[in-house]
Amino acid sequence: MSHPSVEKIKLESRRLRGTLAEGLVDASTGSLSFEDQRTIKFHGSYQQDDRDLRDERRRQKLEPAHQFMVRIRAPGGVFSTSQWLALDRIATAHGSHSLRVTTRQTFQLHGIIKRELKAAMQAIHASGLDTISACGDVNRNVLGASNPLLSGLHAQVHDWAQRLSAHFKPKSQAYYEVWLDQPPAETIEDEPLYGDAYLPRKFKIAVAVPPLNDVDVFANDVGLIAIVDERGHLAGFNVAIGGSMGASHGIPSHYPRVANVIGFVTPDQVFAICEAAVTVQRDLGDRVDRKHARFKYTIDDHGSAKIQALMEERAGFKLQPARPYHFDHNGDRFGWVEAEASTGKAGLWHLTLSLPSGRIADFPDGRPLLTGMREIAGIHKGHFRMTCNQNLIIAGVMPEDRALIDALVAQYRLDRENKAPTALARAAISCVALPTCALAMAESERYLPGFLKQLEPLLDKHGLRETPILFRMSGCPNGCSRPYLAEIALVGKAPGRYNLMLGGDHRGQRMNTPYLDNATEADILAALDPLLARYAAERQPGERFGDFLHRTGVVALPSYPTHVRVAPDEGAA
Ligand code: SRM
Ligand code: SF4
Repeated sequence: MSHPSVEKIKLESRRLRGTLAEGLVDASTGSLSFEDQRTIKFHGSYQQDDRDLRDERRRQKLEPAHQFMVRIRAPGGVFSTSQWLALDRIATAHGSHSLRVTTRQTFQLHGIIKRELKAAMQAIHASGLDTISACGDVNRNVLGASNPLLSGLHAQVHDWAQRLSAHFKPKSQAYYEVWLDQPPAETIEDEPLYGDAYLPRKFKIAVAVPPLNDVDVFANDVGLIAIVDERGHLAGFNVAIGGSMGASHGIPSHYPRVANVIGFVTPDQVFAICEAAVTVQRDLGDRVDRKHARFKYTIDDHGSAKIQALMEERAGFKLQPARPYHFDHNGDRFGWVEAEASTGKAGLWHLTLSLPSGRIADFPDGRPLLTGMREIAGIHKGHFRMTCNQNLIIAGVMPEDRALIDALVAQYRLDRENKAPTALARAAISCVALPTCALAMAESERYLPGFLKQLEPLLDKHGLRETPILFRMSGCPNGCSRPYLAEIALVGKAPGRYNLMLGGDHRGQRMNTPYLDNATEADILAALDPLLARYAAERQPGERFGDFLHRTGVVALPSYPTHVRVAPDEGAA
């Protein structure tokens, strides 16, 4: 049976209502219709099935073990303690007893079956959160630099993620009708920004505050880089367009790309320029081939100059030349940090904990992370912030409360990753992959600890235990852990097989290069051993692994069919 296209489904969905209300109460199946499975994404949920159980259920002639993943909209990644406790309760009552911090600084809950989904969504709403547009062909969760206590500028800029997220929320009331029993709208809403068919594809915006690129700003369709004036106040933002990681094995025309910086806007111009980017993509983006539908392809097909001219025309002003900026790194700083005086919050502390691929669960090996965080949320007087590297900040801690937090962190082994034996392991991230991700070709989250254990002796042998090297793993080429920006990356190809990518930088500005294809763990370790040995012996002071590989000619820039493989530094477009 041939299915309707996603474009047709969107157009006929009556502004994202589809037949969700009916499908949710159909007790004859744990699944939704094909069409509703597309529509529900706009409500922040994916229908999945437990892939570990697929074969067995097929043998037993049962339908797959259908379940739903729910993703929270949390611009800037901020959660109150009561929201934390609510999400914990929802995951425990309706889901898989775990919370998963994502690479876009929010939470996913997994394993919610259809008949529990509405109750879960209602509980999420009751906690003051929602899941609107967390997935689907719309603007997604807007990223904001995680740590507002780092500088006054962080605090000023943080607000922007929330404002942009609110601005780009669809006008459809479908969410409130389907999940919260709001009476049906008498007339169907206008979507002045998105139009009848919404966007051709997902759209992502991030706001970065140099020198820290913890949001990986160049992996976004629109990246905003905060620029300060001489008094340290926000002068505006450099605008970067066309970043996105998605690729396909064996299809050269489907490639990852870093965003290119096209100019500077003042704060009062931000909404207009972002709207212009969104509507240009809405009107020019490919609505036939979804693999070719992201903004990056629109830019590369039409040319960056034409897209910029169109954006300027729609925004009603010309971009100013990009201003100088510099990123130091794109990772998180673990441990306790005191708020900078310029934030006006001096005296408050925050603690960054490294999480295992962002997973917060009571692990059977004696790490009760979910219980531990519940205890902390019960006594903590500040709030929590998620990072785009799948980590967690216990934020706004009074000095006198630090000891209690430390004691709970130690008691529940929440600091195990902070104490990981190598710097590489502490900062490593991996996507979810199996068993829930329908697109996974290989393990990722479940394989990361095992791989790191194998890598540890090599790092040890070459004296690189404490040398930061950016490592990322994905279970398929879609790149949810942004692997193409890592110094070392594994990209899943088949069970137990990965492409080894080398030579990204530690600032999220340079794409890495394919090094080994379809490799086993043994192949990968054998390839890394001599490279790490050379790096240990020949590196220049302070030189990072990815930079070393380029300087010594081990890798060159990748040959993707785009000129944008390195994001500009210092504002040099
Ligand atoms: Fe992703 C699809 C998980 C961040 C690129 N991503 C998926 C799906 C929904 C699989 C699916 O379509 O059936 C995965 C659900 C797995 C599961 O079981 O939970 C999934 N993506 C994730 C998360 C949870 C990874 C993680 O381990 O943290 C991240 C959730 C982010 C969020 O909270 O919104 C996640 N995904 C990303 C990122 C990173 C980012 O945005 O900074 C990327 C690369 C940037 C980009 O958009 O290009 C990313 N995900 C994709 C793609 C490729 C898109 C493309 O244009 O080619 C897909 C596949 C698709 O859309 O067809 C995808
Ligand atoms: Fe799934 Fe692939 Fe994304 Fe990993 S990178 S979560 S395997 S879509």
